[in-house]
Amino acid sequence: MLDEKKVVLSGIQPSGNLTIGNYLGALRNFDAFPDCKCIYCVADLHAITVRQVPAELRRRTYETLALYMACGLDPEKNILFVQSQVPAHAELGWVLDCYSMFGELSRMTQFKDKSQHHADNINAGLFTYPALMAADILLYQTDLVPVGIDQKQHLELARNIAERFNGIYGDTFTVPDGYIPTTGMKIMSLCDPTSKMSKSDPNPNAVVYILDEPEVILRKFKRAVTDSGTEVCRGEGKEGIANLMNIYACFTGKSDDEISAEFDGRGYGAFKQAVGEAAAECLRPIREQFTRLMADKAYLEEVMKKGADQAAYYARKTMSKVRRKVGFAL
Ligand code: ATP
Ligand code: LTN
Repeated sequence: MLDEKKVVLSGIQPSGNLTIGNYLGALRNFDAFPDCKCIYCVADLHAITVRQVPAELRRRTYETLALYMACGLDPEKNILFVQSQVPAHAELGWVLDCYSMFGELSRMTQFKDKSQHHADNINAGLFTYPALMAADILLYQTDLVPVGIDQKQHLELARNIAERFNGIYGDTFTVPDGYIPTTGMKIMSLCDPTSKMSKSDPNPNAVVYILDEPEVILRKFKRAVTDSGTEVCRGEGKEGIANLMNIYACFTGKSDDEISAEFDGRGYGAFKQAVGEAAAECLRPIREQFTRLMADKAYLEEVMKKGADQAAYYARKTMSKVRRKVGFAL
């Protein structure tokens, strides 16, 4: 462990505009560990497993960093950095590729999903993606990884890789645990409430972006797919309403019973309006702070540079242990 404190690490790919799924499932919880050493990366190495437009990738890397800060992550208290600016990630990623089995990587559902969506570009990086994610985590002797439920399988794999490596070479890596929120762990698409809300969804109406304007947020929730009923409660065939209840619960802290009572006899229209208003109200200060931060690129670059230096310092400690254990010339 670094400096006695527990280590928290997570990352988000700059592969699109961040959604309320990213926010409620991950980003919002990044700020929940006041007594830990918190390390958050913008996972640009992961993003190139899908073809990116270079200028857009670079712009979104800055934007993702600015959003981390706009969501309350103070760069004086957290290590915020860009993954590709700390070469140890790629270095340990390669080493861990050699301790990840073809069979276990083949079972990853994200690989199967993405292979279907990008059938013309099923590259080796898409396949070994989870070994690089394991490297991100294990490089810092991480104890806790705040993520949405879709990353649970990758996290299990990171644990298995750590245990396998430790089993061969003796204690090298801390075996990490996930930190998965109960209510926001899987926000669903507003157009198809049986599939995950995803920043790379081509249909913008299915997704609420953290930076959407209030009118846009209200409109998207108004159009969200529900069912032919009128009661705001969970149940068979009510996935759309259940999703809106989750989102409302996350933004207001209300329980299911409170929500059902609040909208008793008022119908879906009033409920959707309230969900939109609650979301717009919580996201407003984030958008405003984001705009201020994006106006000062030099400051963002300073934060990136300092974060990369801090991260590299800790990464080096783990890498020198790994190099010794594996048998690389010292
Ligand atoms: P992509 O569509 O490019 O695969 P994504 O929107 O799934 O991206 P990631 O960068 O893969 O986002 O995920 C960043 C974090 O956000 C992860 O911790 C992930 O679990 C979480 N997350 C992503 N989508 C959701 C969602 N719909 N609900 C809850 N958490 C989510
Ligand atoms: N694979 C993650 C993003 C990610 C990540 C990480 C999450 C990259 N490196 C390290 C936690 C820890 C995803 O959400 N798709």
